[in-house]
Amino acid sequence: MNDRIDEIRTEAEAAIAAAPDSAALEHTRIQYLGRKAELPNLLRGVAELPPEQRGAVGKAANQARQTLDRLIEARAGELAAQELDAKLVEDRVDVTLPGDPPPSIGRLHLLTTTRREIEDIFIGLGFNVAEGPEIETVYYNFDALNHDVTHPARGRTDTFYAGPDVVLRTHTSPMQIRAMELQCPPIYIIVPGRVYRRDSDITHTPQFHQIEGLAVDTDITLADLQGTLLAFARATFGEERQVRLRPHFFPFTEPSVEVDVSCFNCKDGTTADGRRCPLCKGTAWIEILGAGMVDPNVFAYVRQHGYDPERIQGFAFGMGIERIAMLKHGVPDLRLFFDNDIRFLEQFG
Ligand code: 2U9
Repeated sequence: MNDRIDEIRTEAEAAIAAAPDSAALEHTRIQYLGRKAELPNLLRGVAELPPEQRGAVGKAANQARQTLDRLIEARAGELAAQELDAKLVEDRVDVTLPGDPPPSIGRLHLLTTTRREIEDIFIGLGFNVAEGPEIETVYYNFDALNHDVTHPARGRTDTFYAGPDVVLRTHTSPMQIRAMELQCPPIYIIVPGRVYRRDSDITHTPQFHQIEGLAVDTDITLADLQGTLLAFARATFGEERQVRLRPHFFPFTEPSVEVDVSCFNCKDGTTADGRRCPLCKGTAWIEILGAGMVDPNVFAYVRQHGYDPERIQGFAFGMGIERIAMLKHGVPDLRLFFDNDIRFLEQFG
């Protein structure tokens, strides 16, 4: 009987030592110490043995069980430590990795890329970028820009008033006045930004974006304006473009012009398949912006900052960023810029 106990113990010790993981070890424990295993059975049967055998067998079986219990406990500790180490390595979180699934990085709004492209063109021509406040005084938004007190844009039906003397700027032009107050001539700046007008229909939104330009020096002529805008038109709409200046009126420029670019969708107003061009309506020209020579009355407001209308001249221009983006990318409806429909936004940037 004691030989059999030794056999079981030797076999069990080998199995315990060889158990590759906790689950296998538990299996081994049940195999040798479980309810139906041979050794516990033997122990339970000790009472039925002849009295002279009981002591020796009971002792050997008990010792064997205690030994196996200890060995199993020790091996379980070892395996648990190994398994924890392996899990720690396997589960290590690299917090520098991108999230899973990787989040969309999004893209720039078409108005942002268009603004930046226009800025880059004028930076290449020697202009600096200046930005100013969206809430302005009536002085900077209208008075210093030669708007007569009766000018309709000054009315509450056209402009958002935030106070008796405070408006949401209706153009970025107030910043050109501020820039001239801060810097004597020569000055070459463009001013991008958000502007506000009380207007809302298919082709107008109460908030839109402009880029205006201002060049002031001692020998600026309308030819400089035309050459600058030709360079802009070619960089934006293609190197074959021409520009055309038509007489117009703006309060802050004299003379004033509206500027057209030759149509990039047709030849002489007729498309390749012989139809009237829908883009330029058969005129061969597309209006892109307004411009002119800065009115000497405007310089009078900043004369004390070095802008003597007798000594300096300047040109100025203004364009809507939405309009440029629509023409360049064939956007059919102004409101698409502000709907935030991902299906539109995804097509650009
Ligand atoms: C100063 C002097 C002159 C800016 C100018 C325009 C002509 C113009 C429109 C284009 C489309 C406004 O967004 S729009 O509706 N702008 O036609 N803007 S000249 O002239 C200035 C600006 C500042 C000190």
